[in-house]
Amino acid sequence: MLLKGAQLLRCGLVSPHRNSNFRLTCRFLSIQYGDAKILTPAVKQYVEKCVELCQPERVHICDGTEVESKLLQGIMLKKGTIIPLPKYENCWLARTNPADVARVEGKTFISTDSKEQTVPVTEKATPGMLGNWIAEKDMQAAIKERFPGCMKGRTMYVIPFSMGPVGSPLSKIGIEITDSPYVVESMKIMTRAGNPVLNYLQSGDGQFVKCLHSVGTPKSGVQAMPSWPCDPERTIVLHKPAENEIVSYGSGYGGNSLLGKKCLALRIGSTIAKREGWLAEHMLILGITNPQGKKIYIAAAFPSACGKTNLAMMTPTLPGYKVECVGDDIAWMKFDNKGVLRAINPENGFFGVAPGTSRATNPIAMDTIFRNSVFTNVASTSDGGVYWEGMEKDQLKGVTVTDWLGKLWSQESGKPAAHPNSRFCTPASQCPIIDPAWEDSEGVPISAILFGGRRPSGVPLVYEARDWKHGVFIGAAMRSEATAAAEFKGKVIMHDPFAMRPFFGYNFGDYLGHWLSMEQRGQVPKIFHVNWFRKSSEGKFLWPGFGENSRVLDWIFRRVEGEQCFEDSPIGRLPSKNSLNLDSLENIDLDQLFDLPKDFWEQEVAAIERYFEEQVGHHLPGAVAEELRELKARVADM
Ligand code: GTP
Ligand code: SPV
Ligand code: MN
Repeated sequence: MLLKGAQLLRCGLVSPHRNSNFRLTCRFLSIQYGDAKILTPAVKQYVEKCVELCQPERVHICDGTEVESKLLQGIMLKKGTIIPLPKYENCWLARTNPADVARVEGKTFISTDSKEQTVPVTEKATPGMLGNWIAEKDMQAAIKERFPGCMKGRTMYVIPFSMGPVGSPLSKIGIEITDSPYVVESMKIMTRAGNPVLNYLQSGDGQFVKCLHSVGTPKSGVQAMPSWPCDPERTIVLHKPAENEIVSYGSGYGGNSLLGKKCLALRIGSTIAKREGWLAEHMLILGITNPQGKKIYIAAAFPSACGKTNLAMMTPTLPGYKVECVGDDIAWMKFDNKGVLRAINPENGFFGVAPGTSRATNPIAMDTIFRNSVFTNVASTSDGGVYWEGMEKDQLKGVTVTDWLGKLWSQESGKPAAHPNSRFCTPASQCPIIDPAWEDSEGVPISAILFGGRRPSGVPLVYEARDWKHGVFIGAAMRSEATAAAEFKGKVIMHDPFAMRPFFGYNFGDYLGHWLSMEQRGQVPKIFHVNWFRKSSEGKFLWPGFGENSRVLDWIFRRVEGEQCFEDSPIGRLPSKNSLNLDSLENIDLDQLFDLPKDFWEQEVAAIERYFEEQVGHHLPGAVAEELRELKARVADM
């Protein structure tokens, strides 16, 4: 409900014990929108603290309604933050500052009492690649250097949100404070946000994760691009697990600013999961039904921009198979009291990579994203539509294209029209194959876990772990080609254990120990490794991917059912001869797809060995070290 004129609540958040300093900064503060009365005392206190620090002009408490969305869209239109896309229904395009286009791993920190709680501390003085620790005093100094008065002249939005269905025992509540209406509208898609959450907080235990976000104000006070304020030079993303607290400054983009996603659901989430005995993972969840009508659920961890959304929404080419989507990025998994591992998708929308999405590769996404969606850094067409690399070229007939930077674009320019990390943000409920159980509060039972990445050479299409310990080792040893989802340049192969390198909330050695301990908690799923990205010597993908990946899921399904369709290899179990269904698929070079070159695997083992030694050191669990020794011995015998 919009409060106007006399209804404006001057200083509506002042409580009796405020100091005079607060009164001063708060004198002109009004609740411009929303109902302060339904905030719990703890939320009120948190909001007050943030008001005192950031000194916004006014406060808007988000109710999550359509009326509110219209209001914020109007504000963003006026500022040029978004433009409408009249070709579609209720769709918008945002162009960011070109300096603010992806997650900032190097500027992401976790604060714990000791460094070892956050990252492995090893004798090798190589830079740590498993997260960044920050001391409490340095975190406070970073906040003090950036936040005081950072929202001057702006509206502070208070977003109550739930990760997972509101009220589910597996869900967690967050309160995000932000000065970005783009963040509000995106959070309303990506999470369950608004009054139902506040009402639930009143009735439940009242616990919430504190999430403070500001797009920031550069020291000079001058915004290079007023339609997308940010402060790239001082961007920082901070987490304090002991306080369930997140503080993010300087970026409005994705995982840096939609704090429910990577910050809460993965970094803070993994620390809560460790404490409470469950798993918070960078995984899609899909349901797959075989031609006999039997259905299982699979979770899969691939690094950013390595195919989770595509697999989660795939259209199987194998006749008789059906895939349904539970989630495309994050899984929270917990054993139930019968020892079954159950997963929920804590999100409510998809923040998916746009380039490469087309009717040919992901028709389900194409049927999902052209209503009620926000696009970021894609190109626009003169008929009010969008365009990106990989989209069908017929989109371009008779229109001019404006690239993600706002410049007129031509195919001949040799430059991409859309930024490689451009994204769609769209409600999950619009997905035509959303799983009927996607909002079940007890979660769906997981029968298999897949790890995978972009491996242009040496790594076969699919292999299976011999047992749980071996599977945990495979997750720990994961490597993948860098993508545009983070700040890394070039196609270097990086270690990305469990696809979690940028998202661990605590020491990776302890994380491995936690994974190993799952075997004692219930029936653990089978673990597999997949690679859709192996290339021929001419640099062409050896595997068609996308819907054809159903052939690999079919083999995995049969392995889950206990079919003996495998043969052992030094690295794990491979499909036995003719067990991968390749019916009516031509020109597949199985020999190249499954080749295990001895020299490649010797180098791979050496790289893993070096990585464990330098990055994990004495934190590496003995069971994982043992798996590496065994792999090394098997590879030596190849
Ligand atoms: P995040 O949202 O960053 O976590 O990424 P994601 O893991 O969900 O990746 P996504 O499914 O969006 O895929 C990223 C890119 O990989 C897109 O350009 C896809 O077209 C491409 N891709 C996905 N699956 C396949 C595949 O099976 N084969 C090939 N060749 N490319 C694929
Ligand atoms: C990823 O990078 O894994 C994403 C996009 O899913 S972001 O939300 O920006 O982290
Ligand atoms: Mn992701």
